[in-house]
Amino acid sequence: AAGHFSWEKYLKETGSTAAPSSCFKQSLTPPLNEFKVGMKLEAQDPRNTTSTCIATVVGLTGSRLRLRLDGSDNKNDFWRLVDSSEIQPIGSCEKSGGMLQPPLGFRLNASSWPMFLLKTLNGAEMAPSRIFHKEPPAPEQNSFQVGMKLEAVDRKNPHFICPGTVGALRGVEVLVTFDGWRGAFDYYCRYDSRDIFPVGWCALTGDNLQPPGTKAVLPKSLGTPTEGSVETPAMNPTPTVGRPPGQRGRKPGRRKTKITGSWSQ
Ligand code: MLZ
Repeated sequence: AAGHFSWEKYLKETGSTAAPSSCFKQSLTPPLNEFKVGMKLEAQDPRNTTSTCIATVVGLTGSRLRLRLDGSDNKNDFWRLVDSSEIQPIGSCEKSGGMLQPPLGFRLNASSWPMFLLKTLNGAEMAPSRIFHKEPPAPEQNSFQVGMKLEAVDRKNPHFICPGTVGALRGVEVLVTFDGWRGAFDYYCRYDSRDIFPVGWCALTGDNLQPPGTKAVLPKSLGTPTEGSVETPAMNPTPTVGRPPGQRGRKPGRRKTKITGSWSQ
């Protein structure tokens, strides 16, 4: 169960609204995930986006794949939607006149790449092209508004999708803030990022939507809270603003207070 978090109750309690699905570059019905662990495919190297590499599916979550580049270590896994334009069937690179590249940080000597490639593909289960989906079109413009709720990938813990709020707008960019986490996980992304989803996405894909954190966010007028200050259930829809640079990136501690709200523990 998804922590028993209920968007319906939460939106009511926080007096907030969900960003309309027309704001997102996501398909209205999440794409079916027919991949299997062990299947191989081609993927852009996230650390060197001009490289196309061989990747293996090492996990599945909702409409996303957990991928590991062949010849890389297990510390650099990344997640992609099955309708991502950054993944394709094996053979696509060659067809378009490209060459498969070793991943950044290839664990062997560069000279052993051709042989490594032969061996890694020999007898491999290649993901069939019919299970890849076409990337949905991007909305024409940034239609998000500050305060709108959404579901977003926690980029520091990319296996998590969490409830969030649009904290600010900056041209084509949106500030994604995570409810109940005081800004430590905030990031700016383009409005057409594949890491943000409409409210209800996880319920449709079967992903485990994380419940909001329990760190209170104080209104601007009360100044910036310091670590260990007032903690109340994070029902305040106002996103965290103006935290001092020293506090950036610090992980909040574990939940200390028993709370009642729209989710149970
Ligand atoms: N292990 C981490 C998870 C935080 C996830 C926050 N997502 C917005 C912690 O408890 O700090």
